[in-house]
Amino acid sequence: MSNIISLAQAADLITAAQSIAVFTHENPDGDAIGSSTGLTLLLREAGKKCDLFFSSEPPAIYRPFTTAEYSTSLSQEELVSNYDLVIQLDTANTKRIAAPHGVIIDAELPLLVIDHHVDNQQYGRWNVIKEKTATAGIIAELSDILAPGHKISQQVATLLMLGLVTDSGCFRFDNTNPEAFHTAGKLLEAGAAYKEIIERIFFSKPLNRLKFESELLSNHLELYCNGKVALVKIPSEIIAKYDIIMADTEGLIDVFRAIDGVEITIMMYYRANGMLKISTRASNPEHPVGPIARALGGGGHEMAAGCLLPDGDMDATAAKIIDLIREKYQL
Ligand SMILES: [Mn+2]
Repeated sequence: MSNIISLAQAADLITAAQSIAVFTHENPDGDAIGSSTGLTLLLREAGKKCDLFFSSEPPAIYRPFTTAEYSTSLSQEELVSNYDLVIQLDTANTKRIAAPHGVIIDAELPLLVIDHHVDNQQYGRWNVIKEKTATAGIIAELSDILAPGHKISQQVATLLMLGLVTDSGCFRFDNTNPEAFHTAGKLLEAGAAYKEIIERIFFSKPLNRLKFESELLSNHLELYCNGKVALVKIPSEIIAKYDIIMADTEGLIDVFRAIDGVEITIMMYYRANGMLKISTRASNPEHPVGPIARALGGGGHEMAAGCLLPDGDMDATAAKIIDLIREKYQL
């Protein structure tokens, strides 16, 4: 049973809570790190006891932004007895929840889900689902409700800006809207370190990453449907050759998405644990990738979606995706 509540009701739950635990999704991206770390600091600044948990150390690229103390270990007993509110951020379904090993997060707990994915499965005891550019944008709005008129701190502003900037691809993706700019403006006024975010996440890449991209473009890019579909199957050897940590490759798929004429981009690779990771992007709203990802058992947004297959074969899955696209969109 889903239980949708308003952000104001969520604010009441937070206000009433004595001790709060915050979680986000696996393979955390800028919005996961920004919204979870931002909310944690925001609540600590307001005098709340609030603890932040990741399942493992966050990706190196985001380490400069993990400015709130966090932990990667926790037991179910500790979670149940130490916290009267559990907040899960930016996570559309239970499969994507990243909690320390052995911890199960579900509606048995006083679980508040806050997310901007329209396909969120509303698995919390309470669910706030708002279609915004980033979950960080919802946290910015929450901050206004929790403390009307209170100016957000510089540190929190930077974290929420990180979420907004990364989930919108520097305000280039389809989810960029007036509200995103409005929120960004308010965060800038609060002193968000915008330049540092842009410099670290978008303008700076290690040389090995650039060589990796170059090799993928030269040898592993396949084009289908008259150049409208770009498919990149990344061999594990290439990942190893360039010493790439895939969790640190924010925006890699956009390299291929930028190719003139490409409307759908698909990138695939095997995670270290053998799972097949598939990321998809659409640049034409008439040919969204959300339905494609869902057909494979994944999800996400309409223009940016993905899935993780426990024992997927890369070649066979790629062929299936191309067939799906041809069938669905007559490309
Ligand atoms: Mn997000």
